[in-house]
This record gives sequence, structure tokens and C-alpha cells, in this order.
Amino acid sequence: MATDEYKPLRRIADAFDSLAGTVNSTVPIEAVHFSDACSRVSVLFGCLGIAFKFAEMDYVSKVEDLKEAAKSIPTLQSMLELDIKSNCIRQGGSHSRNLLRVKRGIDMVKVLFEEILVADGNSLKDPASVAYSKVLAPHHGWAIRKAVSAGMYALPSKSQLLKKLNEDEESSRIEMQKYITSSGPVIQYVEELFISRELGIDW
Ligand code: 1PZ
Repeated sequence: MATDEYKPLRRIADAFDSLAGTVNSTVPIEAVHFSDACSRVSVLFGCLGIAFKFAEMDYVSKVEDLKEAAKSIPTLQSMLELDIKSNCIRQGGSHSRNLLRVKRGIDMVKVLFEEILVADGNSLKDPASVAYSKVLAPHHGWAIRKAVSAGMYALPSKSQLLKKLNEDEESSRIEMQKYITSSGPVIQYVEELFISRELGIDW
């Protein structure tokens, strides 16, 4: 098997697997490590068609902000500490706010994969709708929720998605499960950064 084979799903799962390893150690998560893993997720948008172009632009720009910040700020915790000092945690475009948004993005993908694994049939509409309503909808206003629910009708089928990801049913299950298992502790880690500083995560 060629090692340079196009396997974006495996690349995502492996990146989070490696991050999860850090979480279980005493070393803080490096911002560059985290933002690199999150940027691997962007490839999924390309499989969804133009209906979710706006979501892609929003997610990618926030990951890029974290990547840029990571050049001078070594860890996620120091990113938060700096924003606390500057009193700009909740300000639009702050690193902390973008971190919370990106965390929601990777949580959205986790719940989406969980729903795909338990769903019957070839449609992504129900798994995607359930994941969206659980993870992102509570934080979005009416206009965005409407646009997303319209976009749900334009999703590819599951088999089309797997084909674009160069996976089959069985290999995709393995990688999705790996992502679910490893993203869980990473998501918790980020949430704990906010909660332990009494910053809240519901804004
Ligand atoms: C089959 C898969 C279907 C997946 C459908 C995914 C739908 C996600 C739609 C998200 C729309 C986001 C539009 C922009 C929202 C922004 O207002 C907010 C707040 O930003 P701020 O005010 O701080 O600048 N941004 C967000 O909530 C971040 C959203 C990240 C979305 C990532 C989704 C990842 C899904 C990947 C699916 C493959």
C-alpha cells in the first residue's frame, strides 16, 4: 500500500489520536499541534458541496487565526491567559472566541460520525441534522439555522461522501470510530480550559 495514498479521513483521525495522547499526559496541548489537527478537518467541507461554503469560510478563517497565533503563543492555555489579561475573551475575532468556535466544529464532526455509524441507509440528512441540532444550532440565530436546514437537502449521499474520501464502508467505520474516540478527550480538554477559569462555554 502506498503511504502517499489520498486518505483524508485517516489523516484527520490520526491527528486527533496523536493530540489525545498529549491530553493524557501532563504536558499542555501545543497550539500548533491543535490547530494543525483542526485544519485537517477542513477537507470534509469540500465533500459537502457549495451549500456549506459559508460554514467552510467561517471555520477555516478561525482555524487560520489559531494557526497564526500559534506562531507566537505556544499553548492553548497561554492563548486564554493572554486574552484574559487583555480583557477580550468574548470579543469578536479573539483567539479564545475562535478556539471555542473551532472546538464546536470538531464536536460537530464527532457527533456527525456517531450518528452516521448508527444510521441505516445511504442518506446523510438525518445524521447531519441531528448533529447540527445537538452541537451548533443552540448557538446560532434564526437566519443561520434556516440556511443550514436548507443546505441539508443538498448534501451528498453517504456513498458519495465515502467515495470522495477514498474510503469504503468498513474502512470509514474504523477511521470514524478512531476520530470519535480521540476527539472526545481533546474537546473535553478545551472545554476544561474555559470552565476552570470560569469563562463559560455557552456563549
Ligand atoms: C454531512 C455533514 C453536514 C454538516 C453540516 C454542517 C453545518 C455547519 C453549519 C455551520 C454554519 C456556521 C455559520 C457561521 C456561524 C458563525 O456565526 C459562528 C460564530 O462566529 P463568530 O461570531 O464568533 O465570528 N461560527 C460558528 O458557530 C463556528 C461554526 C463552525 C462550523 C464547523 C462545522 C464543521 C462541520 C464539518 C462537517 C463535515
